[in-house]
Amino acid sequence: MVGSEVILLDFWPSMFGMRVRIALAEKGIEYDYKEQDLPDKSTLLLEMNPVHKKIPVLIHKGKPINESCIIVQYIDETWKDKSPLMPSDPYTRAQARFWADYVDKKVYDALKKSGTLKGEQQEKAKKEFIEILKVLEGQIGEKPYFMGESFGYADIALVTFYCWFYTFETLGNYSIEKECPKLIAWAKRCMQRESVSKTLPDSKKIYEFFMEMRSKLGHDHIQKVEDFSPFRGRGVFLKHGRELVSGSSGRWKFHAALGIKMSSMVLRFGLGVLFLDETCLPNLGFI
Ligand SMILES: N[C@@H](CCC(=O)N[C@@H](CS)C(=O)NCC(=O)O)C(=O)O
Repeated sequence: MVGSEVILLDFWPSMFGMRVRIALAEKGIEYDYKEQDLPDKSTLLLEMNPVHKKIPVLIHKGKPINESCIIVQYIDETWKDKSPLMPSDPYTRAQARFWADYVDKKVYDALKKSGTLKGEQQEKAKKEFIEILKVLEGQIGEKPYFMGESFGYADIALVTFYCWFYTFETLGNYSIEKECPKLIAWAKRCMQRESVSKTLPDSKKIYEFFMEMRSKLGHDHIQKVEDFSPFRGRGVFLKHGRELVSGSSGRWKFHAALGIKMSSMVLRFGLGVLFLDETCLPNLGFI
């Protein structure tokens, strides 16, 4: 590959991409930032991450590294001389990996549900999210950072969600700071680092982005499918942006409709029952 030695394929509001940007900033690495259009993926992105087709991708000397936490570890191992991000002791390193993995498995879904579900489901989701945050808050305890005195890998894994809190707190009408003041104090401490404050976009900008994306995806229909029971209506329709792409009443016809570029949708068919993954909800409705 011709050009810069370090290239980052990214998308500005991505909490996963931000992890990589923070790690690169901590190390003082110059790189070529290439913003990606996710609904219309570039050939470069598809070539560099053929398995998941997702950002972030770090391209170092022409070779791609995928998955944000793996990229952060790669950065730390490759540029060793400045700002170590992983603890040097193997046990503490394992602990840092454990907490980053916990964040990866728990935080994204729970945060999103706390703002996007409705009624009782939302109350339950908010409670579940706060419980997850309390576990993380307990791990930080009285220490300045996750693993002690130094900012590092586990902090990077979590702190990028901080700029998304406002969006889901606003939608879910709740306050994370009220429930987890020490966690927010930790996030504010992280924000005092230039690597973090210069990377995280303004929370209000994230909110505007999310609301715009939601309206483009026809999220208003989420109300209609909330009490979804399979095949109750005359059929289902699939929306792409503001367009009605396909109407259908038979499951196989509907399955065919999914052939249209809808990479994040998951649809499973069982014995005559249609199971909808929640990621489908913004794009589905009844006719
Ligand atoms: N586990 C991945 C998650 C990356 C991810 O979900 N990226 C999203 C943007 S935030 C993406 O590229 N989505 C495109 C798609 O799903 O088609 C990581 O940590 O890097």
